[in-house]
Amino acid sequence: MSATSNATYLGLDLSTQQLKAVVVDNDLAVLCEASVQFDNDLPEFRTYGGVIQKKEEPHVAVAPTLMWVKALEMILDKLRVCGVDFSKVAAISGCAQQHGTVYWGKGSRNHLQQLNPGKFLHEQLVTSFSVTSSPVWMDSSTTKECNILEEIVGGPQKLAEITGSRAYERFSGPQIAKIARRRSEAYSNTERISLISSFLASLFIGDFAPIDYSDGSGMNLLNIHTKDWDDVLLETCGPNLREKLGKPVPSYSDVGPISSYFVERFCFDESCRIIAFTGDNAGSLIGMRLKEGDIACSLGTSDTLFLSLNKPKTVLEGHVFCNPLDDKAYMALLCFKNGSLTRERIRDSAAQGSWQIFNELLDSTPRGNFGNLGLYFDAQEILPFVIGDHRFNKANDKISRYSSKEVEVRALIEGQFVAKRAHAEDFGFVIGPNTRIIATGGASANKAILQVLSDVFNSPVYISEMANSAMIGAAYQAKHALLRNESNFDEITRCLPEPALVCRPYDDAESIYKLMVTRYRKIVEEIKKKTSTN
Ligand code: ADP
Ligand code: XUL
Repeated sequence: MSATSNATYLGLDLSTQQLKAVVVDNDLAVLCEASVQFDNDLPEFRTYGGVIQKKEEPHVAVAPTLMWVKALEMILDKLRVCGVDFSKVAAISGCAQQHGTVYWGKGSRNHLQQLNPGKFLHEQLVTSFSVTSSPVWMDSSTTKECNILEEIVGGPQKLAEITGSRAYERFSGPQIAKIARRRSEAYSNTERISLISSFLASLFIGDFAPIDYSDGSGMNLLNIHTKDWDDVLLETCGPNLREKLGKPVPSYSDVGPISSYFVERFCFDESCRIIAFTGDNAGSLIGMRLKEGDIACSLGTSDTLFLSLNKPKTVLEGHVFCNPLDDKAYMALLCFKNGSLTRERIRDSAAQGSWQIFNELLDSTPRGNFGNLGLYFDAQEILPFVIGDHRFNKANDKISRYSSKEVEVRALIEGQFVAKRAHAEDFGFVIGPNTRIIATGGASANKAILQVLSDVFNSPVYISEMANSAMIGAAYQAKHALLRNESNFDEITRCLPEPALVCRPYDDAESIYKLMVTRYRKIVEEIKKKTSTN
């Protein structure tokens, strides 16, 4: 099926907690959606929130690679049951949680090229991975490798100049370096290293799929200006790494036809093309169709803020990635690890596990929360590099708990958004009278939470028709990449509705939250000082 008016497009998002898929028609209208929840639908892998973290190694976070393979088979079955005619799919693209790495063992390319359509994928790939648990973005166990990487190029500033980010524990370069150093045998038995995005694309083409520039920017290995791997960084992370990574490609690249495995097993047409898969934040940027001045706020497992950039800039906190739609452009990203799972913890302890009660509590407290300010980091946070619960009262005394559930709930939500605004300002995001915040991700369904976002940023908040912007972005990218010689992205997506306004800030919001942002900065400095002297 080529790009005719009957054509459909398939988009996937392999996120932290689930695999999601959507099929859209030629006008980009949604025909069918499906999801596979890792914890509930694949309980045999024993993940919690899609990952495995052990008490004795709290900084290590992995996910079983084979679980993702099984999830792909399940989701295609779900789509088929929902009535999707795979023979009409003209192109497939996808995205995935960023930074995680997949280690294909020696001989695995052969396995991929000779998949037997009579058998399950996971049966055939069970021995294909030299490292069976993939490190994921929640891992923060590579501080040592980060220090080495920064030192080798002359410091964090220099690394940020080359790769768009100083060294971050979850980035793929430090993660690969850890495996090369601590599990050298597994490393040398590795034929290819994929990002989670290119791993999923590899399953579809039945061969190793290339890493795209945008997701490749989250590795601390790619020179974001030349769009090639940096040899010094490669050599520092592991032997023969250039060969193991393959050549990176533009994010809109056609990486090949669908494998005959899917043609025979699921009745895809053999002309169906696979478009490079990318990172979930890049996928969201595509799905949200941001305009100049817009700031995207994704409230998923991680919370992220991002926007398009015409030119790269060098920052020590936050990231600059290649833009997935335009090779000359970039995107800025700030990532906060303690997003939805921390909100769920406080919902469970303060609101009996109900979002409705959580929202009632949130709405029953005033903006500014009587001077209380709380910061809650269940896992080692990225921005700021802090862990634990930190509750402060009006007098700025650190206290162990708040007197009411209402105050606790508001402290959490205000603290999360005040932190976002402080770090966004530090990065240089312009938050002005024309700013629109476009919200996405699971928690963007929650209007009470979005009202606090609107107040803290003193800007109106909008939502797109689809809360799963990464998944839908992948479907848009599939069509865009297939037709890009005939029409540009704006022309292809012009048929879609504009984001809808959900909240406006209250008049007193700016005076309250400007002060709170200043107070947040001081508190974080104090916490960091105390942790470094303990
Ligand atoms: P990811 O893509 O990272 O897997 P999603 O963007 O799908 O995550 O978001 C999943 C999260 O959305 C869940 O962990 C849940 O806490 C959150 N969520 C869903 N509904 C609500 C709601 N009404 N209010 C707040 N959070 C919600
Ligand atoms: C971005 C990041 C997370 C993951 C998971 O740098 O680490 O947002 O992409 O969604």
